[in-house]
Amino acid sequence: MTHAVCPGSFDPPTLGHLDVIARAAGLFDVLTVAVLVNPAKDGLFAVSERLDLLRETTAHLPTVRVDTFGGLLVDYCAAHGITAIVKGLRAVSDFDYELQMAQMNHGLTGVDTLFLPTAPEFSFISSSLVKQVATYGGDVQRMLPPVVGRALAAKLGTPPD
Ligand code: COD
Repeated sequence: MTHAVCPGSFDPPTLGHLDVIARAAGLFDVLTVAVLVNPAKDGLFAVSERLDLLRETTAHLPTVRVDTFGGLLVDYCAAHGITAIVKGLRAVSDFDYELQMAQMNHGLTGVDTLFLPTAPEFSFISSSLVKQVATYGGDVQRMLPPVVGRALAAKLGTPPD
């Protein structure tokens, strides 16, 4: 059984994340979407809220599981029999850091990283920019699954559209 992980902060999940998750799910028997629990950094969304949003937005993908992890990603992979990490690449600027992480993770335990190029229509989307734009009243609804858009609007006290 092939088992891969899509790790991230997912604060909140965007259409870019969901596109990579859906495509990765087609490549492996099981795909775990793993949300980093970082005690040093509060997100806008609580980890439990991110898990709920990910479960809801991946409910149509039967081989996708949603979980949390803390500490090193490679330790989570080893503990769960995960042999591949899948990351989306938005631009060359992502590649520098992602390559470094991929090589570090491979050097630590031998786990490999696969990169999926983002769909062009999602290449400018990041959770942090979405939050920043929404905070100042910009319309980000077309960058998010509807349930996430509603949750973000509720969190910020802004109208959903
Ligand atoms: N299109 C396509 N892919 C996208 C898009 C988009 N619009 N937006 C994001 N992605 C992909 C990227 O591949 C990204 O890596 C992933 O989704 C998650 O994105 P974020 O922003 O939610 O999450 P990050 O980048 O904050 O996650 C970083 C990790 C949690 C993966 C990383 O810090 C980690 O592995 N931490 C654990 C500690 C560890 O092992 N450290 C050593 C690393 S060598």
